[in-house]
Amino acid sequence: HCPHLADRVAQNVVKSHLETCQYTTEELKRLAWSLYSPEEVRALQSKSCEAMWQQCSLHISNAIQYVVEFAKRIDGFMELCQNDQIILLKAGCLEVLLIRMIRAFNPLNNTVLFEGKFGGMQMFKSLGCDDLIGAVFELGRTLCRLQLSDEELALFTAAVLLSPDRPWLTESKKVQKLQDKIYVALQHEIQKKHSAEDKLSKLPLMKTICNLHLDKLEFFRLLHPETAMNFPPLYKEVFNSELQYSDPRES
Ligand code: 4D8
Repeated sequence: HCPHLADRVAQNVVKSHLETCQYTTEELKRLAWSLYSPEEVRALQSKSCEAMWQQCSLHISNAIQYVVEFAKRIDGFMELCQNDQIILLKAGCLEVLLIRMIRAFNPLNNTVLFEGKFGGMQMFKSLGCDDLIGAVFELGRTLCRLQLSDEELALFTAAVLLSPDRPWLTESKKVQKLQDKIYVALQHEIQKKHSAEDKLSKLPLMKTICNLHLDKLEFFRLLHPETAMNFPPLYKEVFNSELQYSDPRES
């Protein structure tokens, strides 16, 4: 492979990542010092299940918009047919979001950034999804141990997004070619410390989390249909259980 091509691919993907990652590394470093007090955590815990779901779905929805913007800026993505763009985003955005989470995750005290301050998993207790939250925090710890640089994170999330094995893709060969280029660039980027396989072996855990989230959502929808109806349009769009080819990029 030509090293210049790998460099160009890496440059584009890293730039797209940095332009769409919500918080700069400096901002996150500064925020790492602000922790929720026990009283504030208790206040979050005493929220109703419905209110907390509403709040979290809003944040997820907001973060997904940045992932969509990231995808759009990756060379080649917008040249895929619209059907495939939508399929890749619907299938991959939560995985990408969970990988991006590690930038806002502190493995030293097991806390995550939520509305401007860091807090532990007990802050999400009122969601009633302890198993899901436990899995998400475990993923956070596991991925943080890899100490991915922003460059590696950018290429890793691009590779996840451009997965040629998503069901119903019409031009998976084209997606495969894009992903191959990104893998080559990722291999260039990854220095001696870890192998690419090491980093990519965390994908099955991510699939488990995404499915768990869908299960929880389905269950929640049965219990509180009115609240679920009022979830943000983008959230509903992406996680709708019915296969429905509307365009999440428009929301
Ligand atoms: O940059 O947008 O500010 C998590 C949500 C992150 C879920 C968000 C969340 C993020 C998943 C709230 C609830 C990851 C950042 C903040 C909000 C991703 C859990 C924690 C973004 C990175 C950290 C910091 C609950 C932001 C997993 C599952 C959701 C349900 C609706 C049940």
